[in-house]
Amino acid sequence: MATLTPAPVRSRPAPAAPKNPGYPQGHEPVHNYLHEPGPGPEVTGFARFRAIAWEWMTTVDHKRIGLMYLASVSLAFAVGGFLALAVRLELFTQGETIMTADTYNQVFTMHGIVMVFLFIVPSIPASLGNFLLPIMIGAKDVAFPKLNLASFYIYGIGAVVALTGLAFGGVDTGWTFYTPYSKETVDGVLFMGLGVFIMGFSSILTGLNFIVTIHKMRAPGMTWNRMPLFLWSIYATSIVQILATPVIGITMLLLFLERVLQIGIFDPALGGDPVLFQHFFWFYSHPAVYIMILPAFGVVSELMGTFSRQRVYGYRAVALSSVAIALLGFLVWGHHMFTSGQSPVSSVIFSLITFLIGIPSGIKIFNWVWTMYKGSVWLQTPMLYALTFLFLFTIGGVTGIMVGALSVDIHLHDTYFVVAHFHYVMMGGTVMAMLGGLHYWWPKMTGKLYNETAGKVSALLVFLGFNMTFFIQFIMGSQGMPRRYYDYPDMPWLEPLHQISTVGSWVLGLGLMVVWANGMWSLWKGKPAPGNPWGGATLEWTAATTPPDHHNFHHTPLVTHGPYDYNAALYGASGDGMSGDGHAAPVPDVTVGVAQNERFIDDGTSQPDSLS
Ligand code: HEM
Ligand SMILES: [Cu+2]
Repeated sequence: MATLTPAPVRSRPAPAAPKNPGYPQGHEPVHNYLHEPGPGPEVTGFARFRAIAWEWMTTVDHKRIGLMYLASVSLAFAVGGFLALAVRLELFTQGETIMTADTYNQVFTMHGIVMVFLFIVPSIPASLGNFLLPIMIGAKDVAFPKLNLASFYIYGIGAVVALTGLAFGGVDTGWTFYTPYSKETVDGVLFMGLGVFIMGFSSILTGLNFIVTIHKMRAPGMTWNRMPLFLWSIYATSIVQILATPVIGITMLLLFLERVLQIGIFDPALGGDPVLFQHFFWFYSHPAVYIMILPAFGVVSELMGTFSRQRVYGYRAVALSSVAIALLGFLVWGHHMFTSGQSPVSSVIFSLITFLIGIPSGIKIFNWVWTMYKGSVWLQTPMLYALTFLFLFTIGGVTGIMVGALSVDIHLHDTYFVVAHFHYVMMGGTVMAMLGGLHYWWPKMTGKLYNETAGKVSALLVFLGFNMTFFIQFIMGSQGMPRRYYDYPDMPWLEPLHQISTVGSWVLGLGLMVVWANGMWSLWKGKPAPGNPWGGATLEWTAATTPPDHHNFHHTPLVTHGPYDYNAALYGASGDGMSGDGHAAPVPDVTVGVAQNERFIDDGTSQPDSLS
C-alpha cells in the first residue's frame, strides 16, 4: 500500500501576539479615561467639541480632575515664572532697569502669591495625588468624587477672585500680607485675601477626601504597610491641610473685616496687635511649607525605589517620618518671628523644636541614599530629577537649620539668604520632585512616551540654571542684600552677583521650556507607551491599563506583596506574583530599558510577605 504522504498543512501562521500589550492578557483596555465614555461617532463638528468639553467640565473621574488640576497649576507656574523673570531682570542693574519701585513691589508680591497659593500648595497633591491615589490603593475613585470636582472649581473661583485684585490696585504687601501695612495699602488686598480664603476650602476638602479614601477604600490586601510611600506622604499632607488651613482662612477673614468695618484686630491704631497677625499667619504658613514639601518626599521615595531597582530602605521609618514631620510642623511657627519682639524664652524654644525637624528629614535623606547603595541605579530623566531633588533639598534643609538657629537668624533675617533657602526647598525640592514625578507617570497618564534625550537635557539645564540663580543669593544675603528690595545703591559690589543670578534664571527658564516642549511633542508625536516602562511594582504599573480605563481596574486587585517588591511584581516570585486577578504582571518592554532587570540581583531583600 502506497503510503500517502499527507500534504503539509498550509495554515496561516498564528497571528503574532502583540509584542508588548502593556496590560494583562485578556484585559485589553475597553475604556481609556482620556476618550471614554465620550460622544458616539455620530456626533461631529462643533457639537462633538461641545459634548467633550462638557464631559470634562462635569467629570467626577479622579484622573480627569487630576489632569485638569495639572493644567491649572502648570499655568499658574508659568505666570509666576514670568513674574520671577521680571523681578530678576529688574535687579540686573542698579537703579531702575525695567520698572518703577512700586511696580516692583507688586510684581514680587504677585510672584509669591501665585507661586504659593495657586501653584505649590495644590501642585503635587491635587494633580499627581488625585490621579494616582485611588489607583495606587486599588480603588475605582476617591471617596467623594463630586466633592473632588467641587474642590477643583472652588480652587478656580478662588484664583479668579484673587486675580481680580489686580484691577483694584494690585497688592504690594509681599505674599505674607503683614499688618498694619496690608490694612492701609491698596484695595487689591481685599480680593487677594478673599481669594486665599476661598482656595483654602479647596485644600481642606481635598485633604478630607484623601484621608477618607485611604481609610475606607483600600483594596483587599492593601494593608497600611503595603501602601506606597507616596500615599503615606499624601496622607500626612492631608492631615496638615485639614488642621492648618482653617487658620489662614480665619486670618484672612479677620483682615477683611478689619479693613471693611474698621474693628481693631491687628492694627495698633485701632487697638489691635500686628504681631498677632504674624502668629496666625505663620501658624498656617509653616505647616503649609510641609503641605508643599511632604508630597515631594513621597514622589522621591517612589522614584528612588523604582530607579534603584531596590526596595526602599527603611520603609516604615520613611513612612512614619512623614507623619512626624507633619505633626512637628505645627510647633515651630515662631522661628519666623525671632525679630518680631516675641519673648526671648519662646524664641529659644521655637529654635530648639525647629532643630528637631531635622531628625525625620535626615532619616528620609539617609534612607534614600541607602536605597541607592548597591542598587542598580538607572539614570533616566525621572531619576535625574530625583537626584537633583536630593542634592538641592539637602542644601535647602541644612540652610533651614542655619536660619532656624536663633542667633544666626538675627543676622540673616529678611536677607537674600532666606530667599535662597526657601527657593532651594520649594523649587529645588518640590518643583524638582514634581518634574521627576511628571516624567515618571507621564506614560501612564497620557499613554505616550516623551523624548528621553530632551528630558535629560532639560534636567541638566534646570540643575545648572537653578544653582546659578539661587546659590549666589546665599552669598548676597550673608553680605547684607535685603530681600524685597528694589535697589542696592550702597552695595555696588553686588551688581555682578545679581547679574549672575539673573542670567541663571534665563538658563532655568530655558530648561523649563524644554520640559514643556517635550511634553507637547510627546502628546503630538510621542510613541505609544508600554504598560510598565520603568518596571514599577505599585498597582498603577502592575494592575491598571495604560492609560487607565474609566474605572481603573476590571476587577478589584488583590494585593499580595509590598509596593517595592520588584521580584514579586515583575517575576511572579510570590506565587501568582500579581494583582490577584489571575494574570501575571505585565512584563515591561525590554526596548524601553527594563533590560535593566538583568542587572537586578535577588539579594534577599524581598518583603516578608512574598512567598519566594
Ligand atoms: C523660576 C524660578 C524662580 C525665580 C527666578 C524666582 C525668583 C524670585 C525672586 C527674585 C524673588 C524676590 C526676592 C525678594 O526680593 O524678596 C522671589 C520671591 C519669592 N519666590 Fe520665587 N522664584 C522662582 C520660583 C519660585 C517658586 C517655584 C516658588 C514657590 C513655589 C517661589 C516662591 C517665592 C516666594 C514665596 C517669594 C517671596 C515673595 C515675597 O517676598 O512676598 N519662587 N522669587
Ligand atoms: Cu517655618
